Amino acid sequence: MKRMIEMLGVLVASVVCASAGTVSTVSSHATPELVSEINTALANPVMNSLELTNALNATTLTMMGGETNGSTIKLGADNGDDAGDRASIGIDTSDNIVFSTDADSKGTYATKMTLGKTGILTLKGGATVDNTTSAAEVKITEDTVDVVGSLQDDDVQVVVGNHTTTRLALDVGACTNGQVVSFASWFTAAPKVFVEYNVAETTATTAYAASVTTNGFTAVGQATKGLNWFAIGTR
Ligand SMILES: [Ca+2]
Repeated sequence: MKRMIEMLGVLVASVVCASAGTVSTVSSHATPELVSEINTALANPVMNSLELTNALNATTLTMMGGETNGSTIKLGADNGDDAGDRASIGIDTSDNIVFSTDADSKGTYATKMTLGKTGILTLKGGATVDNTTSAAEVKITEDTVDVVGSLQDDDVQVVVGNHTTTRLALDVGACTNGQVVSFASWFTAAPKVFVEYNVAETTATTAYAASVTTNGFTAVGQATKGLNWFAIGTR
């Protein structure tokens, strides 16, 4: 028996030596401490919450995939037992951030949205939203962009066309009789300007735009009635 105990001791010692390396420590208090050997997996821990708190400094949770590998955070809801209960956020080996769900097939994560490393957003069907070329312009790339509702803004301008150099620009606004209206420098030639009263007109006095240039026009109508205008021309 003594010999067996001695042999067992040697065996345990050799296992410890074989796995020994730099020791990392995870601790929330001075004691007790959770001590883990590097490369040791903590499999299936059961916990209700995991919180990183530091009253003095910022906190960081880091996941770093190895060479030619990504990192993924998986999320689940509603017991994870139906298609769509699971989602994931990850970074792939091309350094893009990928948002996936298993809505199409239970347990199979499929990409729903990708945020490229340069900031271009690609949606499930392939449409892209790009604000990286110009800080003043966002490009939505898709065969058809269907807006449900209305595009509305006090300074709305719509540019239509796919010609490489000439596109039609639309500018709108409100004005009054005699007002000198300025466009927002959107026209390369004097546009066509249409003016109408914004209330019912009974005196048949025509409202129109005078002195139209690439930069603006002078509104003509009745002094007491407001006017609406829109202009269309080449950009
Ligand atoms: Ca469920």
